[in-house]
Amino acid sequence: MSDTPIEYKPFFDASPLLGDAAALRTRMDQDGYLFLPGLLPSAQVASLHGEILELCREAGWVDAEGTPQGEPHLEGAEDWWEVYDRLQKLESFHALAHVPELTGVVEAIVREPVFPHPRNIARITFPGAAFFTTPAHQDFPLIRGTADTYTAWTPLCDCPEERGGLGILEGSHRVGLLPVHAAIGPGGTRVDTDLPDCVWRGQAMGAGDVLLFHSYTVHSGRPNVSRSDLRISADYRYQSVSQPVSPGSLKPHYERLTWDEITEGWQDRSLVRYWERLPLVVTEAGR
Ligand SMILES: O=C(O)CCC(=O)C(=O)O
Repeated sequence: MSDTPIEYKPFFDASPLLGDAAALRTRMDQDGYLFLPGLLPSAQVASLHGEILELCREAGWVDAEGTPQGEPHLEGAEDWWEVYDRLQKLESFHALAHVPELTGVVEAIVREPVFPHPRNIARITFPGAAFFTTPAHQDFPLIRGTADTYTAWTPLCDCPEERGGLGILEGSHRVGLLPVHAAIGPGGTRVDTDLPDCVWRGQAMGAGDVLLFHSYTVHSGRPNVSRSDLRISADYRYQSVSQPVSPGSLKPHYERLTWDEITEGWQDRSLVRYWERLPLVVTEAGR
């Protein structure tokens, strides 16, 4: 692993291509990602962000202004679940994965009805914990099923440069599957990123901006080096209904709760176990 700081070039803004399915596909094929600023409904994003901050407040992680208190809390540590289990139960967190603004873009890419995976992931990234930043990785080994799976990464708060965000290694989806090494940080794996003809991209992002990328595209968290700002983000994943899905993608993130526990009391019943009503091909195998 090189210790040279990464120089990030800005993303290509693909929003002028919205509505032109062929152009979106061409750009995804070429770069391995699409950057779509402002794609998600801003009121929905702000409300979800507020709900998650409130959970953090109730656990004493942040004060009334949302400023972190005490030591950083790290994903997977014993004290993590007090907030994360409650977060997983938020209907609004899962509902955001289904907004047509986002599923419509994926449908343009896969040219078929879209299946949003139910295993939705949130990250709460504290300042002062740069060592625990999500390492560079490809999502496919963590997802399986079909390689034609796409992750939408979205910050739920504004992310100026110092709050970090996501870096994308443009063109890396063409290199194929890379050897995986154990690493510290969410996901717990990393790949070597010294790849020919690939360019790191990353920049400040706004709440509800979307980075949509292929399951082979190498990406990594960027350290939150702000003085006192949490970064809260979501990872939602999509594929076409007809392609194979791994059983793990149908389970809750971390599998600490059952779907019945997670969805208890949800208003929109169409979001509850919706995958059981779809003609999915569920298999451990899958390329
Ligand atoms: O938000 C982050 O730290 C990165 C998340 C990520 O890359 C992932 O979950 O695959």
